[in-house]
Amino acid sequence: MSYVNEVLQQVIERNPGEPEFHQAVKEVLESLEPLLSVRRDYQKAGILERIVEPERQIIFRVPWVDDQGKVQVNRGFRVEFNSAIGPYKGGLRFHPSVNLGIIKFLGFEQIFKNSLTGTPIGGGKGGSDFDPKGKSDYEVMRFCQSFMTELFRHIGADTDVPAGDIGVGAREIGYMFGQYKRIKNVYEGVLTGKGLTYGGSLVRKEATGYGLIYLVGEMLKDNGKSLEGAVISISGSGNVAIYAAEKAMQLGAKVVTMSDSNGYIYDPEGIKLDTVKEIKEVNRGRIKEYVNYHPNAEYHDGCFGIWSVPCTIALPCATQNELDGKAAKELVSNGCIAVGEGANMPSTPEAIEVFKENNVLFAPAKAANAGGVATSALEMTQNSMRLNWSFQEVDDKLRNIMVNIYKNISSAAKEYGCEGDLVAGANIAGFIKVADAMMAQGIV
Ligand code: NDP
Ligand code: 2IT
Repeated sequence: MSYVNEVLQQVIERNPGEPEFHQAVKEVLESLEPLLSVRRDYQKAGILERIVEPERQIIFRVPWVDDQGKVQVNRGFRVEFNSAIGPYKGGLRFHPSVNLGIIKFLGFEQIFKNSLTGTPIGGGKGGSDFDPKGKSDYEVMRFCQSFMTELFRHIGADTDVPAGDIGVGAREIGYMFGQYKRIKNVYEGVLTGKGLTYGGSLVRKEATGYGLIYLVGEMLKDNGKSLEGAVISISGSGNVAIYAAEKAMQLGAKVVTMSDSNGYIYDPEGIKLDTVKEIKEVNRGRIKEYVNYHPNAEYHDGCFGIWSVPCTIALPCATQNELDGKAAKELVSNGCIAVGEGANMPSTPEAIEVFKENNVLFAPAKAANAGGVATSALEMTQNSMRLNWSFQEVDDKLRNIMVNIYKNISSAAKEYGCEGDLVAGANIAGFIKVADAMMAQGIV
């Protein structure tokens, strides 16, 4: 049995009931084969066995009292996966579907994504099965305070720096930062995605979506194509989706769909983003309300149907495994030429195979959505220096980082004999830096 298959087998046996984690590990490890065949020293040092095992996993009770006076108990997680190249860094997800396997898949992906940014940050992820939907601000605040009352002892500006993800935005980060500071009596950049009045960075809110478009733009340019005049289908209507749409429109594309977990809207004239921001950011409402403002648009129940809308570029920006093999075939037959993953692992392995067979340009999540965490690293830098950069400065740095990521992953793919395969390129390029740091630091 090959080294990769041996380790994969162990991962499946030792981590039962964690299909998303198995999926993420399988994708990375299998694409490392060409590298491992020339770097035998990695096997001798047990790099794969070590990199698939989190350095530390914390699971804790999060008790809080709802507005009716009822005691609620959620489960909190922080998986500190790998600190070879810097303090653990990665978001917190609050969503009822959160469990250990989901946090581990996200934490594992984060190791290689963070490495690709070229900034000194390790990989981690956390969250809770708490559902912020329909909760009052005070309920969210009490939950966040209780969550941080345990989490604070495990994190710190030089140890582990969480940020947002699904269900965690500026409001939640604010409540958690306030509680951390109160307990520790230290004012430090322990979280990123903070508000601009207390240490946040300009562009962090926009960064994941903007970065996705910068990277997809590079990929298109390299293949003699451009965003100008493209018809784009975006899923999701959260932080990543909204700012991907904004930048795509600025660059001359037309965005025709957006969605939430109930269904999707299709506006053939192009989505009016101000309306989406009003519904989602201001009112915390549902995407179906869009048709009340724009009666020419359509609303459809259910999530997968979104990929049957004809487009030239698809940007899945909602959640894992939201685009399956059948959806990929529909996209291809409707003329889709490029896919950029804004969400983490949104395409199933079958979908990726369909894109590959049909020569669809494909930018994988750990490269395509790295702009968010890259800008978090820029926020950490500004906090350490105790100064703030302008919007333009941060945006320029973000664009440079995304251009470099594209260069590095496409040249890694070429170097290891899989030219054009950016999945392999991203996995190999992200892995090498972490593996070499682990080699240098001994068996730890
Ligand atoms: P938000 O909470 O702001 O938005 C999430 C969006 O996705 C909402 O429209 C939500 O709909 C939809 N969604 C969530 N879960 C599901 C589901 N199970 N099925 C269908 N739709 C769903 O999160 P973000 O925009 O921050 O995150 C979106 C994706 O991007 C995630 O995969 C995240 O891990 C990834 N990401 C985020 C980064 C960031 O900086 N925020 C950085 C890199 C990646 P609804 O309101 O109905 O739940
Ligand atoms: O998946 C991700 O990269 C994020 N949710 C952002 C993490 C971060 O630390 O900014």
